[in-house]
Amino acid sequence: MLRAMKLYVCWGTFPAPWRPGGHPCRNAYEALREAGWEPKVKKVYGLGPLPDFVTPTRAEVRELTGRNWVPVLVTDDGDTIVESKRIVEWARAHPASRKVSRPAV
Ligand SMILES: N[C@@H](CCC(=O)N[C@@H](CS)C(=O)NCC(=O)O)C(=O)O
Repeated sequence: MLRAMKLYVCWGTFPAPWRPGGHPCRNAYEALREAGWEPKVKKVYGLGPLPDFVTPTRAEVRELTGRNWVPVLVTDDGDTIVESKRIVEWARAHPASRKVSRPAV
């Protein structure tokens, strides 16, 4: 089954130059784009330390990972990857162009 890649982010993929290492959600998103992917971006809003009942928009993230943190990638193969650095590594190791697409019949 063909699935769409999904990237869960906080409030967006904007730059955060004040943050050492940059904005993790943006880093993950940019790495995927550079690798040729067009992930569906899902903003979960809220804030990690808030109690779960205040952040219902993060319920999917909690179900997938057991925690509130983003970014979280669900690949088109259905694998879940947490931590922006691991998402960046995954993107570099899996360029979209290398994905073999079946010819139309
Ligand atoms: N070490 C994590 C840090 C991720 C991180 O700081 N994420 C921010 C959003 S960009 C976050 O979730 N902050 C708390 C929150 O919004 O829940 C990573 O690199 O993925």
